[in-house]
Amino acid sequence: MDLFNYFRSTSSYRVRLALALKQLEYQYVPVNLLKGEQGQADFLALNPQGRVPALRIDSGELLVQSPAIIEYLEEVYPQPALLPQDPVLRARARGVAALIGCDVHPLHNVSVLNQLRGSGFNEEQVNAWIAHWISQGLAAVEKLIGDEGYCFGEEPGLADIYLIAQLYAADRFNISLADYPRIRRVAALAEEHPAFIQAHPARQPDTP
Ligand SMILES: N[C@@H](CCC(=O)N[C@@H](CS)C(=O)NCC(=O)O)C(=O)O
Repeated sequence: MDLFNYFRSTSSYRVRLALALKQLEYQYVPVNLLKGEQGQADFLALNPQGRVPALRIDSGELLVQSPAIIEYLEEVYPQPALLPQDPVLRARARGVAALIGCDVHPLHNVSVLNQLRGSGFNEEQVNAWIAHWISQGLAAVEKLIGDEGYCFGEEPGLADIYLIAQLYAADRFNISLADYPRIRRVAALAEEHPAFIQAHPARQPDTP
């Protein structure tokens, strides 16, 4: 498999985490978002949306959108499972993933921030915008996850993938986690986990 991604892209990081947790091998294909490579013709021919991640599977077909890619991986490589067995816990895990993936991350994506800048926001206003949406999302996640272990159990899964990737963005934008002890607990566990260590943005082929 070939993973088109960028070291510090939140949604790329999610897919790297799913691949690492399932111990799947892949070729890392960097797409430099700061240089605008996502908008170049060769990449647009693969993914017309011009975004990462995209996963080319062994048949040569290209999959886009991190939730769809992670779901594909879960279906084709079911072990270790990323979702709990219990249907209620599964729904809770998917709920946290959707909260982050639909309601937080899209609001600080590169193209959204550039649109704000183009509409007259200065950098201070852009940073306040980012901090507002990330903090609001994390405050809700703090109340939705469990009191021990990872978000929903002893093993990391879908919700942890979304949360840990989002925390990298939170750190980049200097968002304090002081009010979120459960989230800090999950982050501390992930820091020691080989899959999370492997997939971290600090350790990728295109990391400066
Ligand atoms: N919903 C998509 C989001 C993909 C996305 O927004 N990717 C960002 C990087 S995290 C990107 O490629 N941005 C490039 C741009 O906005 O030009 C997913 O989960 O895969």
